[in-house]
Amino acid sequence: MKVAISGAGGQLGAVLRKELLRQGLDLRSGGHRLLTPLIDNEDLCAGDLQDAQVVDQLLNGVDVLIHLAGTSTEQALDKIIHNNLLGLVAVYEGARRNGVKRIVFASSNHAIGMHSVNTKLNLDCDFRPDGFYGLSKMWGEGLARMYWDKHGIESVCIRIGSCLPEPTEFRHLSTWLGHEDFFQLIGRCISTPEVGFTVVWGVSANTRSYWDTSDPGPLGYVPTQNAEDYAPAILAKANPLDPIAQQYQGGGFVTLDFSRN
Ligand code: 15L
Repeated sequence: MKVAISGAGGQLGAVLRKELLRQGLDLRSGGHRLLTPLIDNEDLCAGDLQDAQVVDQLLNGVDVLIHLAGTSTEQALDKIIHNNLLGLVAVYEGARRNGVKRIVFASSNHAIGMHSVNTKLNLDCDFRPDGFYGLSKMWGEGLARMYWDKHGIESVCIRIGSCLPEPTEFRHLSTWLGHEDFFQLIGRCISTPEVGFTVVWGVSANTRSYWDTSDPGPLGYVPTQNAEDYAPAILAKANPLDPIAQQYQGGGFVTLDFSRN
């Protein structure tokens, strides 16, 4: 089993690359710029994923791609279209060319960020993106669905919450994805024999979670970390979000360019 990570130089990519190497996986790590090897003869590649040759270098001989590359915050629309819409098509087309069986797509809670913090969501909830970034993740989930239906390329779309070593603010009591749970979830995305098209919440077992993880689903994902363990320290501090951001699951992304009365 050969696994590749795109965006291995990013915040999540760096953490995951280190862990998968520690586990001894046969891993190829791709970044925009060439990464410094962490082990002898590490399999590395670099370049812009809009370039088909770069995509082929990343995906040649690969069974599963963990696709973390792309824009991960709210940005100008043209940048999001380039990196998250066109970039994702380039990757899925590369998967077709190279016979990649499965893509694990880093979707985001911002695809559903306009839901109220008072609503507990199931995976079949409406998309309610909180900006162009969230909209690009909704589009990405649609693209993943299409490539399974039309081309038989499997996908797991992980709607990632706040993947951090520790929760640090009030919203994270609901959205935190601890690294141990993140590694467990990625392990299941790689090793589950058949996933077809699957969507999963990328969140820990937080007491105050916005998202229902009671069904382990096809991956058998049962998170074990809980942000509530950090609640005393977090509740002793002021909530950094403005009053509107506090009402929506997407938090601070919601109030960027918000003009509703
Ligand atoms: C995301 O999708 C972002 O990539 C990350 O930077 C965080 O903002 C996270 O969501 C979150 O909602 O906390």
